Amino acid sequence: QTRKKKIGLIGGGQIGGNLALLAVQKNLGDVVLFDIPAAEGLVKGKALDINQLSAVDGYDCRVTGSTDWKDVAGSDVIIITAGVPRKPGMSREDLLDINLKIMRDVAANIKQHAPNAFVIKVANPLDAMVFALHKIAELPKNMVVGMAGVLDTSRFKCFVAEALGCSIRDVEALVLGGHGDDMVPLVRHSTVGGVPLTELIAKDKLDAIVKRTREGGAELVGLYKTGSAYFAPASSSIAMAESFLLDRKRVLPGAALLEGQYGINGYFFGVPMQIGAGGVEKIHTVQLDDAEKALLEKSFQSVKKTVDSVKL
Ligand code: A3D
Repeated sequence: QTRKKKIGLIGGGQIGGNLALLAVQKNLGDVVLFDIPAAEGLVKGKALDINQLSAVDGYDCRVTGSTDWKDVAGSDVIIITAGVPRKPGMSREDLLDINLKIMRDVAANIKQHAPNAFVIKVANPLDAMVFALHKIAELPKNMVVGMAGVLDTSRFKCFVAEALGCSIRDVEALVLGGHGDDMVPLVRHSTVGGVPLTELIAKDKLDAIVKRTREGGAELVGLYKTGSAYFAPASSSIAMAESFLLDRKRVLPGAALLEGQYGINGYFFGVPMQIGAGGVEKIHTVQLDDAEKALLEKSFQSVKKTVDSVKL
């Protein structure tokens, strides 16, 4: 008999609460929803609320709200949302100093309490934070990823499905690069039911979809005003966690440590990767034309600038 899996959620805010709910609804394992002592009531309340919903819907996994890292120990998967979200007018890079401080604390505790977990980083600025997390927590490169590509890709797919009035299930697309305004939606490689997207949507409309995808995070910050997106980021992170826990070997885009792929060495950057029981099991390289290479290089230079400003 296999033991139930354990999922440690570091940060019990907007994304954290939704992660807990999704993990239970998908029966992925027991959840520890962790936050700082000031937020003890928040995580204990969310845990109690979700456990009461389990009674109605018959889910077997339990949520525990905690402010003690000992409760996180032994987690199979950890998803980190601890950090501050953007407010209107802020860039993700504006969060660097404050979120880096929080991340140092979290990384040191992961190193101490859950060094064997598959760790998914969500707090922004994503590519720099996952880079620093990998270094500070000393995690193996296959066991640490940043979640961004699944979200950016699903935003792109959502806008394509809306434009065509078709089922989103048949939209296949990929967004490469950093989680910033110069991310690279790969229009040429995207299809709808196997038909190239470029044959279905006119160029000016496609350009508008690419722009809206790149600015997808800011659009939601503008609407919410007090924070950033949380439903779709939670679902996207759970897709990565589920692929690891169930060894599904899904190929999902996300920030992985590159060692020469795409001409990049020693940085985390958004690429398609296979996630299974071994964590990041493969990184796939997409053949790009010169224009796409130039866009990816621009995105990489933005990521590199932020990463290089991080003092470890
Ligand atoms: P929010 O609802 O504020 O929750 C963050 C939680 O982190 C709060 O409950 C804090 O108390 C908690 N926290 C702060 N410090 C610590 C600590 N040291 N240990 C444990 N918990 C702590 O924010 P949110 O859930 O909306 O967003 C969380 C992060 O995700 C932000 O940095 C966002 O920018 C980021 N985000 C990333 C994406 C990506 O696609 C990468 C999308 C959306 C949001």
